Amino acid sequence: MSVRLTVGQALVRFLAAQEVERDGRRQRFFAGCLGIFGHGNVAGLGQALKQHEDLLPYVQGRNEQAMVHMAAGYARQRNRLGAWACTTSIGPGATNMVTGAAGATINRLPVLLLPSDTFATRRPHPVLQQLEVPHDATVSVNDAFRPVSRFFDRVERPEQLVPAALEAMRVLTDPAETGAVTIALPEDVQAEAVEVPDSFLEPRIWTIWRRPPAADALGRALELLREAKRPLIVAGGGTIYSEATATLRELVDQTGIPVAETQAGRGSLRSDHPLSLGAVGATGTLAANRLAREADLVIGVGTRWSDFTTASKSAFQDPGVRFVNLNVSEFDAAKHSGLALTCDARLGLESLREALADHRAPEEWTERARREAGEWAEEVERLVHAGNAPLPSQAEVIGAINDAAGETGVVVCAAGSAPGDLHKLWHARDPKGYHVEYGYSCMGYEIPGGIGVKLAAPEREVFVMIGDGSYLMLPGELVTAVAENVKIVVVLVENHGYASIGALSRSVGSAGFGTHYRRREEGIGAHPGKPRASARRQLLDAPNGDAPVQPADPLPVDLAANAESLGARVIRAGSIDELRAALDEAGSATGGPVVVHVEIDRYAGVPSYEGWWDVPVAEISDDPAVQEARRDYEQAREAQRQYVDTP
Ligand SMILES: Cc1ncc(C[n+]2csc(CCOP(=O)(O)OP(=O)(O)O)c2C)c(N)n1
Ligand SMILES: [Mg+2]
Repeated sequence: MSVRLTVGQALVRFLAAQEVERDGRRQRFFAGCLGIFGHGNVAGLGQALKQHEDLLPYVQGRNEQAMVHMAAGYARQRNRLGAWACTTSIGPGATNMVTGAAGATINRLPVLLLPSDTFATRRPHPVLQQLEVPHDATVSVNDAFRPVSRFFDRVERPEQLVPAALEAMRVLTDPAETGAVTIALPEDVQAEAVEVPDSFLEPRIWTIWRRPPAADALGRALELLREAKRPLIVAGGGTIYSEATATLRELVDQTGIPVAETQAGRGSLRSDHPLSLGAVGATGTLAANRLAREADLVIGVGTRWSDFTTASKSAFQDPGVRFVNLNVSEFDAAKHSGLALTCDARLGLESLREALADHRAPEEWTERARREAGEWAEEVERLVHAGNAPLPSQAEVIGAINDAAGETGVVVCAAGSAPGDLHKLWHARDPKGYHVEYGYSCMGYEIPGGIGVKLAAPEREVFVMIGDGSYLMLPGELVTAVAENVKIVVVLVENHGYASIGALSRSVGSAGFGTHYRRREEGIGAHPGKPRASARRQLLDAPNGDAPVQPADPLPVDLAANAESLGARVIRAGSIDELRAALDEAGSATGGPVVVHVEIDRYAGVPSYEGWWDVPVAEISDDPAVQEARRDYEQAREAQRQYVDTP
């Protein structure tokens, strides 16, 4: 039997009927559809969404990039077992999603993107917002989605909807392949009729089977583990997505192997576990980085080994260090010439735990880890209660949010100096309480990402930590939070500009060039066409060699007032005590978003704890500061390893 519907109607009904199942637990896959309408989708998909709002809830976004961040935040909080579709018009509405798509794919999070496309018939071409490529009539702006999508299709005939939709679901629900999936929908095709089989519209269950490790690979991994003198686990996001954290803790308790965590893996082991070393790598803790340096066997669990995790391949210094990688994705499992245990993280860890019932890591190593972890916990206490004056430090703000979040609150962040500080300082109590998007580290993710988290976990309090720079990128979704009654607490951290990049710039000898929000008397608009004599002075954060100072003339910009004007409730906190009180007040508030505005000391940063990040310094410059930075850089680079040797 079949039924005649428009392509838009068939797609909406198909999406509403998709379910996922893991470990016998079944749930609906699509929570709904986010969208912004234009001529490309208002009549096709728009009509279908209106007709079927009871089947697939529709949420209006304010910026298409932000819609994808919302969807990604949701998917991450749901351990990739839930998703949103995003519909846009053609042209700018569609390409606005490209950045969000890249973020979702890099973070391996399922999002379904439905950008509209120009007419398949090409009858009225060129239409408003159409890119014309004289030598290739098949190109549209949507081809920009290809490199950032894990699956791409363009439904140019109505019949293509069925295979496109099924392929999309296969990729979205496969933990090894998932990411952004794009189905470009020409505006005419969306509204055209198609005959689809009834079964296409019926509930369909996508079972996520847990893949066990291959027996011989497991055997080799066990040999390596038994021989290891200084084993270290590095837990990545896959540990959390596969719900392997309880198994991880059992393995650690049984074997005494310490655990360090990547950004996405933060919270895999509670911070107060005696063998939790916390963050590793460029933004790592002293405890994790010291043990990483000496480890002879590193067991990566669900990590893609980004440069922040490996301190740009300088973190693991033992000459004979080898890697065992537990990962659902072959691609990640093979990294660092590691022994690939291509498997589900939980099954892999369970297999190791069962086989290692009689095995413990050398006690000396375990004891060393306990001691370092204890000392690090003291350092965290010192930083989060520093009493910086007159303005508080970011570390103190993190401490206050951490206390307000309690056992179940979630902190959401993405870019700036906060992710590194959070990675080091956050006291993780729950695997779903730490949500820092550091795969793409996309400024602007924070507010929409936080909305997605709240939609996925309405029972949790969501604290979005956002810098002034990131805030300015995508504040508009506050309006969505107001419109949809989504209660998030946004902690807006004002430090007058791009403090993180300012510090990075100073470290490469460039004095914070172009990173400060400060009024420029010689601004580009003051004397059009004339070169600026004092431009150099105006653009610097702090002249090389000078101690940086708080800005004497910050811009007359009031971001708290901006948030208020978007409909958010705003609390201005002038000190850490006021911030703590504000977070209490915000916590008990109901309804839409609450923004807590706090100014911090731009220069009271958290130092690096033997971490390093490869950021190339100019090889040629007259500036002694740059020359010195280049010398330091060349020296630091000597610690870089290639990890070519196989286990
Ligand atoms: C979309 C985007 N553009 C540029 C960057 C590079 N970048 C990383 S952090 C940063 C500054 C962030 O400023 P703010 O949010 O105020 O945080 P702060 O550095 O002051 O802590 C920039 C420009 C980025 N990560 N994302
Ligand atoms: Mg800032």
